[in-house]
Amino acid sequence: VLVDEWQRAGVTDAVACPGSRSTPLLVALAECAERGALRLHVLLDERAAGFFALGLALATGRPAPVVTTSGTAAAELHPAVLEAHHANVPLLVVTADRPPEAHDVGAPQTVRQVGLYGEATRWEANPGVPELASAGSWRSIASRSVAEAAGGASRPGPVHLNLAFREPLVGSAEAVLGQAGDGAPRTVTAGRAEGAPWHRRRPPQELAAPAEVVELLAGAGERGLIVAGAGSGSPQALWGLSMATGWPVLADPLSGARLPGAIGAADALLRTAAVRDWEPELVLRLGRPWASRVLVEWLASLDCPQVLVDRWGIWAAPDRAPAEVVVADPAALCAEAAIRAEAKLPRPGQSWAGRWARAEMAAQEAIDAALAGPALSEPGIARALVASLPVGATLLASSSMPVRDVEWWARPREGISVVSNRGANGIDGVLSTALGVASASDGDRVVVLLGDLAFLYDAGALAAPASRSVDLTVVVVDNNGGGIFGFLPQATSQPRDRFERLWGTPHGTDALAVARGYGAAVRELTDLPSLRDAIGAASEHGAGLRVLVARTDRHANVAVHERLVSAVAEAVEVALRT
Ligand SMILES: Cc1ncc(C[n+]2csc(CCOP(=O)(O)OP(=O)(O)O)c2C)c(N)n1
Repeated sequence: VLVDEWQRAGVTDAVACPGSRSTPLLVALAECAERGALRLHVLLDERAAGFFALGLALATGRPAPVVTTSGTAAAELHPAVLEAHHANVPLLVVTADRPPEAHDVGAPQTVRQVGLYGEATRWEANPGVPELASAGSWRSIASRSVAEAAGGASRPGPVHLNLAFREPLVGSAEAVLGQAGDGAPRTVTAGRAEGAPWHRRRPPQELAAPAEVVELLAGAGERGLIVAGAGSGSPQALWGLSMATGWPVLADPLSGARLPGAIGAADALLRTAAVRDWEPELVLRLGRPWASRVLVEWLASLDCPQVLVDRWGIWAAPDRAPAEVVVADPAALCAEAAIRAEAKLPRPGQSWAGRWARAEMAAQEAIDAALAGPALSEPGIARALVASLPVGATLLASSSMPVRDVEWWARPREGISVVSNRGANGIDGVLSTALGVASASDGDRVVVLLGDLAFLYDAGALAAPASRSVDLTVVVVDNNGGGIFGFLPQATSQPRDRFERLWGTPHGTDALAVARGYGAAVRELTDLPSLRDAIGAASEHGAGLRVLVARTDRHANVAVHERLVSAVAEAVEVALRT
């Protein structure tokens, strides 16, 4: 009943981990998958399975139930639940449980699973052991579990179904339900006619933009600024507003709005005195904050109205600067403000936008020049990778330096989508998420860029049966430890040995050998052309799991960043003078 109702609710994929208590669910999922009615992905490790399901949801927008056995298996899902909660990704975690009589008496593999994920779930159901008396509620629970994960009363996120099963765990439904007589179970558990779902979720109509805010935006002058992060809504609407107002768009790659014309080098630009002093008269902030602390701090320092717009009313502004916090569909707000702004034409000249554009062009040229040549560097890898991805590709950028290097050094371009687990910024589950994204991307290329620690953390995901059939390119930036910590004050304030032991954490593990051990096709990248070549060649070599390892120097990396920042600053000073 559960699996049938999930399908009616639009579920196309499910994730399963081996275990005994979940047997009724595993059998139902397997039967469905064997009929070709569902894709079933089998993983060994529940932590990986949770992130894999998250990746499927990132790619499809739909929740994929992830089914585990009881005990610590259920706790392994917690990191993915937290990420899904903070990033508003639909996730349906289904933990098999022991029946009530097995609790608190030392029964094996029995832990308290009710409420396990605390306040991180949008909805949780504990319907108890399946019995005929409660059978009339099953379809509703199944249907609602998908609807709530997709954003029932509020926003998308995790839902927890904790399902207790009493033995026998195999057998016919009638036997499990007991002596119902007269085919009653079938009647009680029948679905709606013509495969309709039990519940149909009707999300609120488009959240209209408040008139005062539309007026505020439309009435502002030339020196407006649009800052777009992950979750900014439709790039077309955002760019429509930019066209109507002339306001520059500072776009994080995760916003989907970092198209040609966007200001991509904002982090480096705002490190230069000339740009830092510019004073916008209004800032429209859409989506989540960037990784760039420089941008966040600059926004905090501004003395102008800032409007934060979020579809779900999330106060995503660590600087607490926005005076206006607007719960609206960003696309609707941008579209309305664009119409109102156009009606007020003509606007003053475009010197503000022109200045930003000149600075951006100078920055991009300076970055090109500084990264010219074949040598591998972490910024160079991020820039070359983004530039060489084919149209339609998805790039998953790991937390730590990869997401920053892509945000800071990649040139704006069209045709790709960049995603990242930035809800809770973990470096766990990155490979698993990528495997999930890749499993749902029919034919389109998926590439994950991650550090060696993130790779080793989640390398076990590569042992999963689900990773055998996937088409995924993994680019490991192997700097033998945690490169990000070299940028933090502890790198210089702590004794060198202590810093290395606690933060640098060199491990000497051979990432290539690890990947090879899991059966991946491996290649060491020796220079930037070999990276471009490997990304290009991946399409020719057909489906499969490829792991490319680029060895870089963690200590030299800080200096590479400093050099790039100086190069941008010099070029921008010159460009703005002329
Ligand atoms: C699950 C989790 N544990 C620890 C951290 C803290 N942390 C942030 S970055 C980082 C180092 C990551 O190293 P690597 O993946 O090699 O990337 P690099 O810093 O070299 O770019 C760590 C341990 C985290 N974000 N998430």
